[in-house]
Amino acid sequence: MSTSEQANQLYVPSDATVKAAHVSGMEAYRKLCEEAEADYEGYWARLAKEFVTWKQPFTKVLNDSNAPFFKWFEDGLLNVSYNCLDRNVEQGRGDKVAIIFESDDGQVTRVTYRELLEKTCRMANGLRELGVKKGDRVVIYMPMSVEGVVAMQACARIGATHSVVFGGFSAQSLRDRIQDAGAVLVITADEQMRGGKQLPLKAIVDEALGMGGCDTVRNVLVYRRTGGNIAWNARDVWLHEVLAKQATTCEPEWVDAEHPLFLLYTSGSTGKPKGVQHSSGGYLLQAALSTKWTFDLKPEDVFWCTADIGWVTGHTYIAYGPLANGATQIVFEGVPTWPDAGRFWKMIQQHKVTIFYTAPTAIRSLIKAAEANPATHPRNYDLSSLRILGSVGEPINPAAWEWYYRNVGGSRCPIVDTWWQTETGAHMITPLPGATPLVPGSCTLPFPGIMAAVVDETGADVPNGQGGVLVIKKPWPSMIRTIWGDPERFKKSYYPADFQGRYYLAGDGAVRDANTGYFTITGRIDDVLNVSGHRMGTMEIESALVSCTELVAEAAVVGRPDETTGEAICAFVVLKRPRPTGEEAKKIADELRAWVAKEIGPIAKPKDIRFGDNLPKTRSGKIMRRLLRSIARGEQITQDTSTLENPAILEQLAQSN
Ligand code: 6R9
Repeated sequence: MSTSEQANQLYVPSDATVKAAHVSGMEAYRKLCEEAEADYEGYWARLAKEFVTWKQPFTKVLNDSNAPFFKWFEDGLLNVSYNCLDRNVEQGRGDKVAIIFESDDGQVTRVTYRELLEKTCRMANGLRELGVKKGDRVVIYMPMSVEGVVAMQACARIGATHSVVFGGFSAQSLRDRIQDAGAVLVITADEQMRGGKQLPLKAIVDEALGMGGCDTVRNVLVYRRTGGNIAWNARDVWLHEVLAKQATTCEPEWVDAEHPLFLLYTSGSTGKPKGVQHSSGGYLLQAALSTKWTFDLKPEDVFWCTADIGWVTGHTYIAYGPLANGATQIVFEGVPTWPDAGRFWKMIQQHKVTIFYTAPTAIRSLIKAAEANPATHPRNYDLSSLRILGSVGEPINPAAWEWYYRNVGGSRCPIVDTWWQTETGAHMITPLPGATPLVPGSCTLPFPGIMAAVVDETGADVPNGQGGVLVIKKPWPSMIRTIWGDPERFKKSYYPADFQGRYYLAGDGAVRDANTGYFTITGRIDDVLNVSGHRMGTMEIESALVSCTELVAEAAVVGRPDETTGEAICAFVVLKRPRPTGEEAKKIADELRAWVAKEIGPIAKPKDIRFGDNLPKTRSGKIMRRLLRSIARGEQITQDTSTLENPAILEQLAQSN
């Protein structure tokens, strides 16, 4: 979108919204930014005292003596689960509903703060009985459930570091994560329910552990969700049997602020996923703070973040942020399109949801569904309870933004387009609903205290209106601390020598509007794809394809734009047999998709698979991915192909769709 178009499309918050907001008006926003500019550590220290209850107060704020391994509030002692649960009960919110759980088949369960605390204590005691200690890693491979959130909180309570693995990942991916984390325990369920179907979980854990290399795992703790048939091993323990014996109180383990609360694996530009390590104190501060300010959260709100707890959004904006604020939130087991694509709207109506936070890919698929079946259009539902809408995970295109604004928000609710990452722990660039005028497609301005900037390859600021790479100039409390077991990779990936190690490199490109200074994210600058808001490394998918050694000789993976999923995965494959065509090509493509689903998970299945006798390569043998990108998009190749060894291959690949 051009600058002038952007400037013409400002959506200004209503006077009433501004007046009632925690951050009330642009003046208040600027004041906070100025406070942070003037005294960076003082600003964060003030908020850390306001938002976190410390067992022992911190005296140091930021320690940058071993940059980029920054420490925040390092001599402070706290417990994250105490802050999310006990504190609410002590402050008189024991009978307030913490979680409204809706199952796949529409059954609703309400859990109060007191009950959630008791459940967490019982689970924490159970973990201790199984020998789990402070600093141990626990892998959680669970469906969306109260028990999933309780498992995370219970780990936090005893100082164990959790690593949640999304229930859609394959046995191979699960095994790699268990092994890398050195987990002592895996918490799972017999099965999960999605869209009316029973899908295995425990069987996948069995398969993962059966692959070997997970000797650290002593037990598998199994939550009975469906009662489906599962195999039983000596190491397996039923969750309900362990819980039956446990007390409903449990003394929290007080940990220092830097104690690792969780690892969360995410894709980078090389094959191996990285275990992003987060802290306790700094993370909790920004989880709590951003939930309150970005969503302008009030005690009477009903908050709903539709993410899965397997992603960072489900960590910060389900498991921690809303609970740290004593909010009432929805936890949803199912999928947006079942029993029909009106499910989200029906749930908003039924539970009187006031704040709704979802991903552009979900919106785009629901737009399509509403066009195909008008009965699922949001206009058929009473969505008048909604106050604030949010978007996360990928750029939201202006057309989807407008639809969301009009049809879901009734042209009354601000949309907070929140840019952030697994590594940042919390929102970094986002509108604040009672302050920031909105522009469709722009995540607008940095959260107060976040020093975001657009720079060139040398680290110099680029003028507004010109594209560059997105960096964060100062460390912030909820930032990644390291990559588990690989500090060198942490340094190389995020604090590269190009910027003399000074700035955090986000891996996204961005441009700031010439008039407003608003940020627009232009997409990843590395080999990471964003498909339906899920991050995937092209190298990861390539490794999965070539590991099918019977069939595949070589593979290259690129992204191309897709109307619904944002980006789609396109694989170019050279087989060990003659290039297939027609029905045979289709059959092999399906086999390869199934293979990738098995190696990584169904979310990594390539949409397009094209077969060639070879791939376009330079004379030195490097695959020319930029040419493959053009072919995947169906573009004419206008780039320079003079370094190409085998130009004829371009024609063949272009025809092979
Ligand atoms: C929270 C989350 C991070 C990557 C990030 C960027 C993309 C996320 C965005 C956005 C444009 C937004 N991204 N939010 N792009 N506008 N509002 O999604 O974390 O899974 O680690 O992905 O997602 O490319 O670098 P994660």
